[in-house]
Amino acid sequence: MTTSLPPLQQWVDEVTELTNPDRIHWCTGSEVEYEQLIADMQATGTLSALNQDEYPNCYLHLSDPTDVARVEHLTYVCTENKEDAGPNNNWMSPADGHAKVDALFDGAMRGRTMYVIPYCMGPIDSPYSRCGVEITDSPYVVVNMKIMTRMGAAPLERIEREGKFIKGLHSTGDLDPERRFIMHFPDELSIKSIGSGYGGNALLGKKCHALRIASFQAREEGWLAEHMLIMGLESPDGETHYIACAFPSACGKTNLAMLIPPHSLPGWKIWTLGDDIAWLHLDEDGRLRAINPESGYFGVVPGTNAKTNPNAFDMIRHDTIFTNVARTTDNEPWWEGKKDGEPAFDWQGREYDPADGKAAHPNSRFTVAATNNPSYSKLADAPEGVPISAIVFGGRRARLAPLVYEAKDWNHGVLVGASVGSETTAADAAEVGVIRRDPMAMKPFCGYNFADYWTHWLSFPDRTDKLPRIFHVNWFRQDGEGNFLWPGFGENMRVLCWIIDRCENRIGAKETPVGYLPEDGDIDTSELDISAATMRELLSIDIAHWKKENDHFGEYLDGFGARVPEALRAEQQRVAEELNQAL
Ligand code: OXD
Ligand code: MN
Repeated sequence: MTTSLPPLQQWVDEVTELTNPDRIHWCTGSEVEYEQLIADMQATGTLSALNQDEYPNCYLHLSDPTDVARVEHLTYVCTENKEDAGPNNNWMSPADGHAKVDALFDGAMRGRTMYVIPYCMGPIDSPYSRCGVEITDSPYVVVNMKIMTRMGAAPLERIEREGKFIKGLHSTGDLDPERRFIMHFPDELSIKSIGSGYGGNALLGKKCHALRIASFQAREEGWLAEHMLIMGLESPDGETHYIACAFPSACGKTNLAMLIPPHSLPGWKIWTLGDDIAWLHLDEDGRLRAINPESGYFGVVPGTNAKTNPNAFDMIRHDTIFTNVARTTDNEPWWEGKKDGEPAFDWQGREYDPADGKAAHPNSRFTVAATNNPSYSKLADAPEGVPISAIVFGGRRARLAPLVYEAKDWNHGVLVGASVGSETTAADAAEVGVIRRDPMAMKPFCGYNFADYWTHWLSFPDRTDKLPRIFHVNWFRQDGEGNFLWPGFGENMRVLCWIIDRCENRIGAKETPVGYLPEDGDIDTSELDISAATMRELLSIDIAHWKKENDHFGEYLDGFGARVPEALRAEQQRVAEELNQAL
């Protein structure tokens, strides 16, 4: 196979010349191709079959132990002007960026097959979708892209028709962390990634295209590319509201996106559209509509069990690629928090010895088609997407943020989103309780200067008066002894019901300097073992603590200098004044 599109053919020829592969394979996206690649990888030891009776069509890949996560310090945005990348990104000039990685790509595919993967982010016939082509020397990337994107012949046909595509060049190189770079060239709509086979660094449709490059395009074209799950909440009388939620990585987006409502809320159903990325566009009526550009989940495995995420636990029982989990003696996948079985071999393939650390890598992953999810929403494939009633931000805050609150208006909501942060835990930092600022949960993913990004968010009320309401949730509030106050997981549905009631103007709220909070008793706690005092604590705000937080955020904004939009400063100062008055 080749292509009728000259610029694509020319680029493939240039890459062939540079990287020197032994063979070129244009991916069709067929099942036969997938099965052949799975068989080839088993033959070379890249993949091994798991227990096929218990886990049909499930396979295990073990990464190089130095290549198990995204590498933010090796991820660059290459723009002519450093200010355009902003303090939120590592920067290199495009000339330096190309020179640095092209030297590493030189001959990198010798002895290997080069795969050309045409893909479409979003429903194949949606005007909101965007296509790309990833060239890679990793068959593991190809099979993962088959699950995570619409890939192969149909996207190639769309690319040839439209003549437009994002160029993504990837090679695992020699997996040496010293020769690992993830480079983005937003002005050229291209990506070059070398030295890593890990999902976020290597499946270029995901973070590189659908967030970093897409966020840049979205600003130019007037839409938003966000690190958000999308879910539908169907009420007992059959009305469905869609919400989009942005939480930093590892704050439970996948669990929330497919939660099962508690028995005490009979008749409610959840429909999952996406667990990681949302592309949001204003439609002709001025409503914000969302599509999920992905078609699968690349989720964290540890902690997944029948209680925390029953839908995910079911969906990864078949047709799943596991990466860096442990195995039992029966060759079943095993991970910490599975609550079933014992590990026999760890994520490095060694006989399990607790002295070597965890059996499954804490960032071990499942790759699975969205259609495997029992709560899959067919509208995930709808070209027009779904209308969004609420945008929900969240972070991991032990003390500060209440269980839920609502922003006063869109501009205040932009401040709420921009101030998203999570406190570091003992597991990931020497200093516990430090705030890691993660505006809109996009710190690792915004492809341009955050100050310009906030300006873009603030431009939406000029274009429509039908914007969704904005909320903030915190599932992680703790008492003085460090115990979580809120049960989380399926019970989070109770908070989502309050959010829907607010969107429908069915319920009042308490006005405070930080936003609107639920009145006592307005969050349904029936059949939940939680005292009225605990609920009050969960919904309390400490004005002095908020004042410190607001000041801290003001200092953070200073780091972005004169580009910070005036309206965001004004919001921060307005809240500061209200807090001062309340003190
Ligand atoms: C992430 C992910 O790191 O989704 O955010 O993998
Ligand atoms: Mn993510």
